[in-house]
Amino acid sequence: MGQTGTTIECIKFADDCKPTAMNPINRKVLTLDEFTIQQLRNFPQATGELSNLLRDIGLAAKRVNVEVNKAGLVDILGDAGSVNVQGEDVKKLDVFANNQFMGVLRHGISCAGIASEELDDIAIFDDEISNQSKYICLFDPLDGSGNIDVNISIGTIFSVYRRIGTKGEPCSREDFLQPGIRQIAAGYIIYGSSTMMVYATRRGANGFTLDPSIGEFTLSHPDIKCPSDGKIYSVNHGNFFQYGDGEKKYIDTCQKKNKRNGGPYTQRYIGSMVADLHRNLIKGGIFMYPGTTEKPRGKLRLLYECNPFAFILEVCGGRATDGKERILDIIPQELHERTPFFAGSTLMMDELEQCMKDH
Ligand code: P6P
Repeated sequence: MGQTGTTIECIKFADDCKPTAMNPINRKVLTLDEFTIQQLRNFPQATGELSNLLRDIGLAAKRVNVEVNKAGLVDILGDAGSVNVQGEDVKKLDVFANNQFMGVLRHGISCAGIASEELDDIAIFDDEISNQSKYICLFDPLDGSGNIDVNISIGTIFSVYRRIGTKGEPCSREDFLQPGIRQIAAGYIIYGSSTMMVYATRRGANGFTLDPSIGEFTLSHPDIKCPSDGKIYSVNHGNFFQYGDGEKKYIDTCQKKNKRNGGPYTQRYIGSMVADLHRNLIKGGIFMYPGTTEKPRGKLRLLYECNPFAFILEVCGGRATDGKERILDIIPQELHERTPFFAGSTLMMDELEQCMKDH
């Protein structure tokens, strides 16, 4: 079972360094760039590469946001004709999003290569500047893209690691197959009623909402914490009879009076991982994508869906397991491997783990 109590200990801010939405530079709010530069000023030993990387991701996200917002208006919907490594029809927006993130990072100074749900294998940038970069990134460039046509929130998920290969050499597959605990940063962009970028490092997690009037992500959710308890559970009930007895027992518990916090819980599941997990992160709750009899490893990808969210949840005080062990401790074997995924508020995760232990 998941090592209860094991979670990432955030490095504490000195009081005058704690991020706040109110910015001392007589401005209303900090933009993403100002925030990352403020972080740089607070930690002089930093090289600025991570700040550059996050700014690059923010830029690509703004370009993707424009297309997502008009997806219903132009013929950008519909299948691009190709089929991705997952065997799913690729929609044009998936391809566009992948190219935006890969493009800004390839031409930036902070990333040596990427892995992506949309790429069969890793993309090694292999040029003199990129080979000097400290970091590599993994992306699900547009998760939940099946929801594009019906205007449901979708998202980008990203994960950042320090390379373990030799600086100056091209990155390699081993750089991408590190356990999630070695992530330097992880985050997501949710293209919803507003567009928001959330990213976590070991210094905490912060949310930035896109202000269209200035075209900048602005700090709107400083120092995000996941409530230790909640009343929202998110799971695809359609697979109920394919779940294990422990999962069935827990789902049954969610629908009954609960001496701990009243219960029954509310079921919320829109089939878009970024939207479901963002809601549960902010409000408290639990998200489950268990293995089934048909798909024992479940559907979600370890490297670029589960690891980033597990990192974010743990930084925010939550937990994430595969039902047996901590997601961040899993040693990946291949780029696109799947894992059962349970993540959310610690008290709800405790309940789930007890049900799975008992059954
Ligand atoms: P199901 C979207 O396709 C996705 O990868 C995640 O965003 C989402 O949580 C999950 O699949 C939904 O899968 O099988 O419940 O439709």
